[in-house]
Amino acid sequence: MPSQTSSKSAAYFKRAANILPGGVNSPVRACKSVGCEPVFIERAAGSRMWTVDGLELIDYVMSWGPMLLGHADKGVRAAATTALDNGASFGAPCPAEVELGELIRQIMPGMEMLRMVSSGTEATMSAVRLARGYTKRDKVLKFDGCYHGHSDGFLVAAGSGVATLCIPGTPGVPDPIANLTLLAPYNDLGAVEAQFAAHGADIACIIVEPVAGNVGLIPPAPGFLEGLREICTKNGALLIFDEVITGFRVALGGAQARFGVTPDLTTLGKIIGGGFPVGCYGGKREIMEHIAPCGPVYQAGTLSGNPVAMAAGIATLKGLMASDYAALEARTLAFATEMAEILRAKGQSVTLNHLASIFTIFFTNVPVTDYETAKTANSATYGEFYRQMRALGVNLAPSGFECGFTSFAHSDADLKQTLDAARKVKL
Ligand code: KE4
Repeated sequence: MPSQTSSKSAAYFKRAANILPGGVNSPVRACKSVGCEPVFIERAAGSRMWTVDGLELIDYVMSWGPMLLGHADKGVRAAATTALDNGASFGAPCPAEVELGELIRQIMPGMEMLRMVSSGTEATMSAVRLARGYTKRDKVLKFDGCYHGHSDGFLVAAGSGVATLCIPGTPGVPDPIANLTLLAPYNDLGAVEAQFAAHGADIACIIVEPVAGNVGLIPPAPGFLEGLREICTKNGALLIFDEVITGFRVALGGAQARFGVTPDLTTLGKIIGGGFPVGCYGGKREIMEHIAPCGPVYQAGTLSGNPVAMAAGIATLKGLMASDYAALEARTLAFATEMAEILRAKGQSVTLNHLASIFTIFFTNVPVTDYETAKTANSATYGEFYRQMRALGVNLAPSGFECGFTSFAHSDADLKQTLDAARKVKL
């Protein structure tokens, strides 16, 4: 394998750094926290990717979650290609956006009405604007370490790339806006109750990742989601489930199906585009009818409901409706459990968090239940693990504050090859 400095990836990264801030179009891809340069990907198929230097990688980032069927899924490719043959964008209604919307509602009945957008950030920022317009309140409660995209108010104590890069505060976000965001530790209903005791009449909504995925994976404690539901109902605030990661992944119907808690609004992204730029927000019809042109809360987008992305989303959801979630969950748990044991046998402290087809290896000896405990993980060890695994042909998330994702394309041979690589790592 070419050395890092002489490789085509290194040459691309040098060029990229001259045109793109940090050489990337999204910060976490820069691999800064894991102490190396990113590799540039030429192509991907199934569970694997190939770099511009010909390095083959078993992929556990899967584009940060969207590729649950695997990269370059045959059905998704066919649907997107056919749609593209008929034009890339109309800026006018098209049948596919109705079909995808109806399919989402069929799978997630709590989304009685919905609006397509082009990213998860657009979905969450629009849902919060709607919650503010509907309740006529301004404050929003989010959880330390949760990440809901890069809209101003969400960058307070955010996870994902903000946590990865240890960005303090919210440069560029005016204090009056940042101050409208209230915080509580994840899984801490007492702290949420305290915020409502102090600000209840001003809180428009709680926005929560029903399974936290941007501080690594943190499942909800028993009763946490049910408690948020009760608190919102009692105080007249809306409950927003940010299911950009969990939607169609932790169960076909998402976290709301898996945990039996129905939010007022749900935000989606990632999987519903099958790799194309799509987001969506939706929920109770009575609330959604406040969105223009029905109601006064404005939100718009040139490429919203894009026919190619809609076609890819329809093909993706239809593929998932025919997939065996229970089997993938069992295989992922067995794989992640063995990975943790391999690392413990090397003398490492490891906490494994797993749910469905998502896992995170935390190099710490404490249970990881919130942002504070996630921060006890040894990031230097994770960086060493990441670098050695990539050299051994395994692509893990380039941050300890992200998740590992399997897919329906990951074979038993892929998982075994990955565990064999982990056995070779020296920590
Ligand atoms: P996008 O705007 O990146 O499509 O979605 C924002 C978003 C919203 N909500 C949740 C729960 C999310 O996880 C995300 C985006 N996730 C990150 C990685 N965990 C995207 C990767 C990146 O920023 O490059």
